[in-house]
Amino acid sequence: MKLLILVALFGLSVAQHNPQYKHGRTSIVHLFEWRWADIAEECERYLAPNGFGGIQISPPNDHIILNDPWRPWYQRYQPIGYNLCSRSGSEAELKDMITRCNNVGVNIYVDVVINHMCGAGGGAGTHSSCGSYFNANNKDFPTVPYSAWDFNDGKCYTGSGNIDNYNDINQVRNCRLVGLLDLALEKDYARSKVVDFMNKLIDLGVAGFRVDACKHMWPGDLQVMYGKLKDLNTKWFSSGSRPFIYQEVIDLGGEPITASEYTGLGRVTEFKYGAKLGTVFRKWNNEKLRYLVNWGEGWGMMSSGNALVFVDNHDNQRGHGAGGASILTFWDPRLYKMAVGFMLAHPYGVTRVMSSFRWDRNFVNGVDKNDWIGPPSYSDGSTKPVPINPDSTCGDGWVCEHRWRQIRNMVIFRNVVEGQQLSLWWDNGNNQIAFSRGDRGFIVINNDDWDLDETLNTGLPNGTYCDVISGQKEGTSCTGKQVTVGGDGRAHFKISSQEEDPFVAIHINTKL
Ligand code: QV4
Ligand code: CA
Repeated sequence: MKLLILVALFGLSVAQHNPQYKHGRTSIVHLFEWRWADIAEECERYLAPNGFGGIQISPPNDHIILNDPWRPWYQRYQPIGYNLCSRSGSEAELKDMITRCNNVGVNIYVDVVINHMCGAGGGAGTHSSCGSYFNANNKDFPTVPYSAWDFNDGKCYTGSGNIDNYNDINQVRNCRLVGLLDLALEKDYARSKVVDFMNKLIDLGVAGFRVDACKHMWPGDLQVMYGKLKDLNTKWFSSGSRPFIYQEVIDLGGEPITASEYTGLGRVTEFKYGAKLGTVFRKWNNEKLRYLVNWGEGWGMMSSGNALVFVDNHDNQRGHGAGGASILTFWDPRLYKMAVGFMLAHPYGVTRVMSSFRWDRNFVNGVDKNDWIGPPSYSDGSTKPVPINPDSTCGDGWVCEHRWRQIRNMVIFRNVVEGQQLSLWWDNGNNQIAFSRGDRGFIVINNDDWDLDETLNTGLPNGTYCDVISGQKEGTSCTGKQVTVGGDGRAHFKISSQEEDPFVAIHINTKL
């Protein structure tokens, strides 16, 4: 009996690690702050045709509206209730988007903010995205409803009521994260409100959740709530499919709360990944690409089956959260494309690609004073649509990294090599590396200041292949470099250190 229960629990938790991708797809894109109407279009016109597996969407529920600073992106991390009207659109638009994306095989993962409500200084009134009344002063959120009973203040013993010391586990979980009213999730009532919210999203057809601020919630509380989630909607998922759960825990080492407390419940964001990869590609601290030979667990990261990985996220691309200066973003496009290319070629973890908006940075003593700026918006604060240019890039300040040829083609590469071992590692002892994924794909990267000129064993069948970084296969021709693989699997590569993108990737579907 005990054994049976153990088996059942184990099965359940492993299931929550599964992204439930459709059609053998393998990557998530975070369409940060996109409107639901634009996401629906993007699923049909771009993400499905290019093999993206799913989308992380910004929080869809009722959130505070802030004037000072003006409509910052982070107002969506201050919930007012669980009704589904947000800066990205109405419940009807959300529902239409989830349906249309599912219909073309693209999953939706919802960023859920369940640790807290708005900031204690959020005031009283109807300044919320649904226009609902609330009063942060007496912790009254009538649409849920939550009242003062549902918050943690009685269990927080810091003078400020805020988290002052990350070495004190009780503070981190029972006090307010930057002044945000902290929910008492050990109570059945609060738990049931969160579970109802998440189950409603499951009914609408979402495939899972990015759970915000998990370090600040007790794993035991999360376990109970996850256990009450429904199976996924059988309109799109096979019966018995569990929601995919990936939990935001920033664990760079050095704190008493670790990611490993959460990996039994679902996947966890591996923040060491982007921090260390940025250091390697920037060649800081004498790091070299050749050290990536044992990338993943060998670098002190959690096991691959527990990890959700990314080069940058919406916080650390603008100095929030953690990771530090090494983080690569679209602001450093050359290194960024190489690092994202490496991530998508490498088998470790479930991969998430960032898709950002541009903002006017304003550095004062190394700190960006404009880190709050929200998405491209009209003067009334409403978010602008994402216009698509004739060359397939995005306009109006939307960066759309996921549409950059090099990144999009590596998303496809990852699908093609799925399930294949990393093999045939080669390096020059410095910053030139190459590896294959079984006999289905091969990547070569030159991050040295001199040319790469090598004949390497690719593991691929003989033939001529089209490089998906400098171009791609179109019909029967190739718009980029061509690579000829001989009967012995070997091919000659020449990558100048001066090239716009000093890396080459070929896979079995780019054979000419
Ligand atoms: C301010 C003061 C407080 C004061 C409070 C009084 O700083 O000391 O007590 O006023 O009311 C915003 C402001 C912040 C303000 C707070 C409350 O930036 O200055 O406090 O609102 O009004 C995002 C932003 C935060 C933002 C928050 C809520 O990053 O700046 O706070 O949204 O709008 C840790 C966590 C990790 C977290 C990371 C950023 O362990 O979980 O910090 N990451 C997630 C999200 C992130 C989000 C939150 C958590 C909170 O990815 O985007 O924070 O939901 O590492
Ligand atoms: Ca908490």
